[in-house]
Order: sequence, then C-alpha cells, then structure tokens
Amino acid sequence: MTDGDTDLSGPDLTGPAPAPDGPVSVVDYSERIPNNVGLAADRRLQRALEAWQPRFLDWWGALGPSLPTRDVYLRTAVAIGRDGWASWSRVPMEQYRWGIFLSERDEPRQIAFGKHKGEPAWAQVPGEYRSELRRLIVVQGDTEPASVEQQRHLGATAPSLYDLRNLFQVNVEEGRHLWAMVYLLHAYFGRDGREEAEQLLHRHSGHPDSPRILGAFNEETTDWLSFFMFTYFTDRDGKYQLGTLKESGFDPLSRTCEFMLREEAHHMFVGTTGVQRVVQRSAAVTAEHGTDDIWRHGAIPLPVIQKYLNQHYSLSLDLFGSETSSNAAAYFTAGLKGRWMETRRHDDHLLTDATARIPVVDDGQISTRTVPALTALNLDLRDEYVADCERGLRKWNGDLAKAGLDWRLTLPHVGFNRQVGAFTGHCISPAGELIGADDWAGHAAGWLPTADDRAQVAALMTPHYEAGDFAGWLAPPPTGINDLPVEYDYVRF
Ligand code: BYC
Repeated sequence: MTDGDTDLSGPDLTGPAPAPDGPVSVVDYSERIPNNVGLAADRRLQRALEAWQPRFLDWWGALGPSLPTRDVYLRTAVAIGRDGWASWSRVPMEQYRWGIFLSERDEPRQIAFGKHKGEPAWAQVPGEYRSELRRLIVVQGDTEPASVEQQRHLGATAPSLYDLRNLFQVNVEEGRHLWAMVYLLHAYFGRDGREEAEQLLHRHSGHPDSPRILGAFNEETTDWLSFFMFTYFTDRDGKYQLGTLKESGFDPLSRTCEFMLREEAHHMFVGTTGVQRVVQRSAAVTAEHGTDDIWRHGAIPLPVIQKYLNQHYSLSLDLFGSETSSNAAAYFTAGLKGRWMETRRHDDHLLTDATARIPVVDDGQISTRTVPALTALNLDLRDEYVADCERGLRKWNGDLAKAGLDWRLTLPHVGFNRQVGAFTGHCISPAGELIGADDWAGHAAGWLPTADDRAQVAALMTPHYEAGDFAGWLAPPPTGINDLPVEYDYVRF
C-alpha cells in the first residue's frame, strides 16, 4: 500500500509500496500493448484494445501535453514484484508504452467486508452488481485523462527541466491509468464497456456540452502553483479512492488499483515537494525583506499560497461526495468499494448496527447528527484524507519556522467553499464560522485567489529550459531523479 508519509521523505521514485508476494512477472514488450494479463491469448480482447489504441493516441496528440519535445527521461512500468517494476530511459513521449498491469497474488483472496464477507473474491463481474461496478470504473477512468487535459499547457511555463519531466511523468502515468480502466471495461463489460471506453475519450475537461464527470476535473490548471496544489490535494483524493477500490471484491479491479497506487506515490511526491519548494523560497524572501509583499522580488506571497491551498483543498473535498450517501452504503454492502485500510480495522466489516456522526448545518449553526455508519462512508474516507493532508502542512510549516517566520499555513474548515454535501449553499469562513452572504462577499478576496493574484502568479511563470536552471519563485530540489544530478537535461527539445 502506498503510505501517505512516504511522499514526505524524499524522492523514492522506485515506488515505496510493498509489492505483493509472488514471482516477478516481466511484461512482454514485443506486444503492441505491453501487459501481464495474457492479452495474446485473448484475440478478441486484444483486437478491441488495438482498435482503441489509435483513438487514444489521437486523443493524446490533440489534448495531451502541448509542448513539443524530442525525448523525456521517464519511468515505465515493466514488471510487477518486489525486486523492481520500472525501467528508466529517455523516451519520445508519443512512443511511451502505455501498458496494462495487474498486481499478482499467491493466495486466493477473500472478500473482506459487506454481505459477501469471507467469500472468494470474484474473478468475473457478478451480474447483480454490473452497473454499479461499471459506474465506479467509469468515474475513476474519467478523472485520468481529465487531469492530462487540465495540465496540457503547463509545459510552456515549466520552472525547470526537472519539473517539466515530473509533469510529463505524471501525465504519461495518468494515461496509463486510463488504459487500466479501459482494460477492465473491455475485458469484463462487453459492448457497454466498449461504449464507455469511447466516452472516456469523448468527454473533455471543461467542455460545455460534454464535461468530465466530477467537478474538480473541469477546472483549469492555469499555472504551476495550481499544478503543485492539484498533485498534493486532488491526486491525494486519487490515492484514497484507489485505496478503497483496492479492497473491492471484484479481483481484477482490486489488483489494477493496487498497481496504480505505486505510480501514484510519485504524484504525491511531486505535490508535496512542489508546494514545499515554493514555500521555502517565499519564506526566505519574506524573511529577507521583512514584508509579505514579495511579488516585486519575484516570489509568491505566503497569503496567496494560502488562498491557492484553500481553493484546491475545498475542491478536492467535493470529490468525496456527500457525507451521507446511499450509493456509498450500497457499494460497501455489496463488497464493491471498501474503506481505507479495510482489513486493518477492528470491527465486524458489516457495519449493520454501527453509527457515525456527520456534520449538519441547521438553524443557523454547524452541528452534528447521528446516522447509520453505512451511509457515512464518504465521510469516513474524507476524514482519513484530511488527516493525511495535515501531514504535508506540518512539513511546510516546519520550513516556515526554520525561516524564522510566525506565519503558518492551515487547512480551512471542511465546510469552506463547498459545492457538494452538507455545507453546500452555506457561507462558511476558513475558521469555520457560518456567515452571511454579504460577509462572505466582503472577505472572499482574502480567502480565495483573485483575478489579480492569478495574473501576478501567471507573470512569474516563465519557462526555464536550461539544464540546472530554476525559476526564482521556487527553491531547487535537494536531489535529482533516480540518482541523476539536479542539473541533468531531463527533457530534450
Ligand atoms: N462532482 O451519493 P453521492 C483520481 C455525484 S481522483 C460531480 O454523494 P457517491 C485522480 C455522484 O456521482 C479519484 N458530481 O456520491 C486525481 C452521484 O451521481 P449519481 C476518482 C458528483 O456516489 C488526480 C451524485 O452526485 N475516483 O483518481 O457516494 C489526477 C450523488 O452523490 C460529485 C473516484 O472518485 C462531484 N464532486 O460518491 C488523476 C472513485 N460528487 O451516481 C486522477 C469512484 C458526487 O447519482 N467514484 N457526485 O449519478 C466514487 O466512488 C463515487 O462516485 C464518488 C461519489 C466518491 C465520486
């Protein structure tokens, strides 16, 4: 399992997740679609995926990274197992080998929760849960290409070749995660699945008629501060959602998500260290000049970093759905989607009699109400996520303290700026006070990025394409990628 703390410890790019026990299975790269799922033995499935592949490449060409490059130093998944799973080389991005990988397991797995608890995990989709499973896979699959679309133009303003390479690494792996979901749709859902796979390329982030399914994936990622916040907060939702799907009774989904989580650790690393490097530079410049107003010194004021944080955190909280959800209860009871670290929890894994407290806004006050725990599972996951988010903040705040500043970054109240769930339609300050609409309007510019903040951040976003050169608004990283020097030319034009 990917651990939330691993991304704080350094660039562990080999993927810190403990591999499942079992033999290392090497991927056959002579095939058009590298895989460890025995694709060659299933001609129909292979043909269906080979037909989808050119459409994926067309989509990548049209809506993937817009900056032309010659090659990029990339990690490619090549095997499963404890002794390494990735190879590293310079690759022309359009020739990246997007493959299909499932974690391997020695032991047959048992379903760990819900009404099928103790039964063998399913190798096929149970007919009664077909549409729910398809829905979960489609929602997950939809986010992957969406993020690539959102980040499409960031290459034009990369603060260094090191960062540019990290952006492209994240992008190709989100592309691979799309492949992972498309494989499940094609292999297990017949014609419906193939149609859904087409739709995953048809919907586009922010498209007025055919947007991506979840709200946060229709926002633009306009600058690198947004990118770092997105990889910190929104990719972290990905980590937690994948962690619950990894518990699924549908074994191919579980094994797929387990493998995806290894790649996800690098995305967390990009977010954690990206924000950290911005904070370090802003802290140093603030301390040096004794003022928050550091735009003219080429750095981003700490209050503006806080506003970006407020926005990305609140948008990402929306991705957990409502605090009470009959969908979540049904997914759990059916054994389709578990809880974070399900097998480590000390309860009956059925939750039929359990209760939970959820927040409610009632009579002009924020209070709590008791509901069946089964219906509060979105909140259960969100609470785990919030605790994980706090860990990164402690790290960043440590850097502020080291710089001798009293300023601290904070997570706003969970009700702040919400569009989904119990707080929707209420004005709640970052400190958690329920306020009136006028009060909100008077303060919003201090809480969320304004057009002027965005313009000032955008003005700092100039490309730095010389090896070892870094933009002045963030600190260079302490180490390079995969033991290479920080000054390595990670991307060639
Ligand atoms: N925007 O019962 P509710 C990642 C819909 S990120 C728009 O509260 P439920 C990644 C909801 O679909 C992880 N609509 O929701 C990160 C439902 O509609 P239907 C992605 C929303 O079902 C970075 C209705 O409102 N994976 O991997 O309990 C880069 C009622 O809502 C939103 C997953 O999310 C929203 N924010 O929970 C790349 C895992 N929220 O079904 C990748 C799979 C809710 O009634 N998805 N709605 O038409 C799920 O488990 C659930 O669908 C959700 C929603 C947790 C998203």
